[in-house]
Amino acid sequence: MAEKTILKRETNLDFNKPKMYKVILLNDDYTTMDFVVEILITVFHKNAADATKIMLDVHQKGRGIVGVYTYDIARTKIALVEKMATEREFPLAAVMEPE
Ligand code: NFA
Repeated sequence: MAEKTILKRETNLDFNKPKMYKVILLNDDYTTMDFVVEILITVFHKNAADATKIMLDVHQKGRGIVGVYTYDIARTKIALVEKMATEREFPLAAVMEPE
C-alpha cells in the first residue's frame, strides 16, 4: 500500500529495525549434557536453571532456539560453538534462520 510505504519511509521504521536471526541448537547423541549447559551459560549468557531447561528441551525435541541476534552476532556465536565443541571433540552444532 502506497500510504504505508510513505509512512514507513517518513517514520524510518526499517532503519530502526535490523533483520534478526534465530540461533538454533541441534541435538546429537555424543555431546555431554554438562558441555551443552556450559555453552548455553558462556556463549548465550543463560543462567544455570535456564541453561538446563533449554538443554533438556533440545535433547527431547531435536532442536531449540537459544537466542535471537543480528546477522553478525548470530554468526559469531555459531562459530564459537563450533570452535569450543571441536576443541572438546564434540559434534555439537548450531544453525541460524531469519526470524
Ligand atoms: N543428547 C545429548 C546426550 O544425551 C545431550 C545434548 C543436548 C546434546 C542438547 C546436544 C544438545 N548426551
